[in-house]
Formats: sequence, structure tokens, C-alpha cells
Amino acid sequence: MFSFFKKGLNKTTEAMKVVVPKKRSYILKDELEDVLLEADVEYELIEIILRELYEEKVTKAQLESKLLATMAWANYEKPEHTSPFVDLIVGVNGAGKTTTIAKLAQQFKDQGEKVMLGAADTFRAAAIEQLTRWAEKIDVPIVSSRQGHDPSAVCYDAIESAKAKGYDHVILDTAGRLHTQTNLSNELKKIVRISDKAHNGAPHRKILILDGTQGNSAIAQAKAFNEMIDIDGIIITKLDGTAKGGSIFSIAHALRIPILYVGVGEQPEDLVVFDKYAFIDNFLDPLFEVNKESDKLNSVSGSLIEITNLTSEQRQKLNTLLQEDGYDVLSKHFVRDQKTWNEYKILPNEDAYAVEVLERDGTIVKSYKADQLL
Ligand SMILES: Nc1nc2c(ncn2[C@@H]2O[C@H](COP(=O)(O)OP(=O)(O)O)[C@@H](O)[C@H]2O)c(=O)[nH]1
Ligand SMILES: [Mg+2]
Repeated sequence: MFSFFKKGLNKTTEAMKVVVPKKRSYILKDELEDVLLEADVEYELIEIILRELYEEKVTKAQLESKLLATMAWANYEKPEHTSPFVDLIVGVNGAGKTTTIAKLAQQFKDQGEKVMLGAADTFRAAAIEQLTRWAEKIDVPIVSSRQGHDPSAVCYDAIESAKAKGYDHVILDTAGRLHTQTNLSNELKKIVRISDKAHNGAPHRKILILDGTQGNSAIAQAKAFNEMIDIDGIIITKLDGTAKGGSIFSIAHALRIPILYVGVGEQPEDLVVFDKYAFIDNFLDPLFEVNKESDKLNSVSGSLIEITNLTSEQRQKLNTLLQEDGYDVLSKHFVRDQKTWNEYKILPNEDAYAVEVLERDGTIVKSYKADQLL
């Protein structure tokens, strides 16, 4: 996962290195301003970050905590629902909706879910064909109609069909542009209304796709969509093709909507669950030397304890066990339940000779004995 973000942030970190070419233990505030501007963090947010840093020399841990604070809303909780879970995908033309739907379908399928697609971008014939090709490629069924047909009818049919056939997940594509903005707004609202008629609570998640190469200009676009239909989460695409990776901080901060995934390429596997800890770590890695004291996550939040007593083999074994038990490993310290999306901490319990998966309040949900990690 770390390397995926690294791949996605390559161009961004190259731009940042123009200001700070070699890793150091700290950077000066003046340099930091330039570094963040190079990465396309919005100036308003840079000012807030600088105002909250009191010393001229800024360490990785200090900066990490400020950047984490910009993403305080980046947590998403899946709502209660009965199957199928319905995702509605919206965004302007070319943002990456159709490609991202294919990537999501592939991931859900890999997790053992039965996935169905709905081709509700009926505005352009090419859009229906494109999604149909993807459906064939990744081998999932698709419900579609002819160009110009009512998109909410397609959504209704897709959800009905998924219900009748016992599918777990429906992903609905939509048009990014109609003749007018009002048309688009009315159409999306109607899709939401009709989906709920087909299946109570649907769509359970309204996902906005933003083109990462647009940087901060995506914010205004996101606000417009959020006003039409409340957006539950964002996916930022094409991170691999841009030096504007820092705009993710501005987007998260300005919209207060969780970022769910980022796209880092054109293949079905090029979609990464967004993990703010790993993202920030990769964002700052080219600037700072590894410094044992300042690098530890526990110096950021205070409540996280570094797992120091696991060898890399034990760590690998632990990750395998966690994945087998249905968790996505987000970072050294966090996992996410693949079904509920609840996040848990992982901590060693030296008294019990075990590593434990814990709720935020400390309740143990899973425990791995030391001898399982051999
Ligand atoms: N490099 C890169 N290209 C992407 C990514 N996501 C989508 N694209 C490309 O962006 C273009 C538009 O994507 P498409 O899914 O058709 O957008 P839509 O109009 O919103 O449905 C296509 O050429 C995709 O291959 C990504 O994460 N990285
Ligand atoms: Mg499309």
C-alpha cells in the first residue's frame, strides 16, 4: 500500500524536491511555504498551517500532525443496509467515473462480493459501450438501455435485478454533463429518488469522482455536486499524472467530505483505499530524514504505540493473518474491516504475548498469539 501512494505521488514529490533537494531532519518555515505551494496546497490552507507552527524549524512530526488535522473528516462509516449495497457514481465528463467503476467492481469482486453494474450515463452511446466493455473484461453483469432512455429507469432495473438475483453490490454510472446544469441536478435527484423506491436507503453511498490533475479547481465543482445531492465520499483520480497531489489536503479541508480512494493509473488494480497516515507519510518522505524520535506516529497522536517488537517476517505474517480475517491493512497501526469499514488499532500486548486488534475504546476484537506469527 505504501508503494502505491509513492507511485501516485511521484510527480508531486519531484516538484517538492525543487525546493528541498536533499532529505533533512527539519525544514524552515519559509521553505515549507514554497514546498506546499509546489505541491498545489491551496494558499489559504498553507497560511493556516504556518500560523499553527510556532518554531522556525519544522520537524516531520510537527508537520504530520498539522496535515492530519486537515483530514479530520476523512473517516467514512458504511451505513446499515440490506443487500445489495448501492453506490452511485457522479462527476463531470472525463473525471474518471467509468474507469473507477471498473476498478471498484474488480476490488469488490476480489473481496468475494457479487457485483452488478448499471449504465445510467444514457446521454452518450459511447458511455454505455465503454462500461459494457469493462463489464465484459472484469466479468460482471451489467444492466443498460439505449442512448437517450431515462437513466433513473436503468438504475431501478439494475437494483431490481440485483435484488432478485441475490447480488451484494450495485454500482451505478451517471452522465457528467447534460444540456444544462439544472437538467443534471434534476436528473441526479431523480436517480436518488427512484433508487430509494427500488430499494430502501439506496443509493447508500453517493461518490463524487474528482480529476486529480485539476488540483484545487476541483473544489468548486465538488461544492456544486454536493449541493445537488449530498455527497458521502470522494475518489480522486489520476494522482499518478499530476504534481498537484497536495491539493488533496485542500479538498479534504474545504469540503469536509471523506476521501475514500485514489486512482493511480488506468488498470483495474490501480485504485488504492485512501489511508491518510500512509498518504502523509509518503508525501513527507522525500523531505525528511528518518529520525527515530520525530518519525514515530505516537508522537503525533499520543495514543498510538509503535509496534517495535515485531520483525519484518512477523509483520508480514501478521498482515497475512489480518487479511485472511477480512481486514484491509491500512498502515502499521490501523486496519479496516472490509465489510463494515470500521477502523481498528493494532497494538502488541506484551503481557499476553499477543498482538491485538482493538476498538477505539480498547475493546479487543481479535487477538493473535505470538506463536501464530512464527
Ligand atoms: N493515469 C490515469 N488515468 C485515469 C485514471 N482514472 C481514469 N483515467 C483516464 O481518464 C480518462 C477518462 O476516464 P473515464 O472513466 O472515461 O471518465 P468519465 O467520463 O468520468 O466516465 C480515461 O482515459 C481513463 O483511462 C487514473 O487514476 N490515472
Ligand atoms: Mg463515463
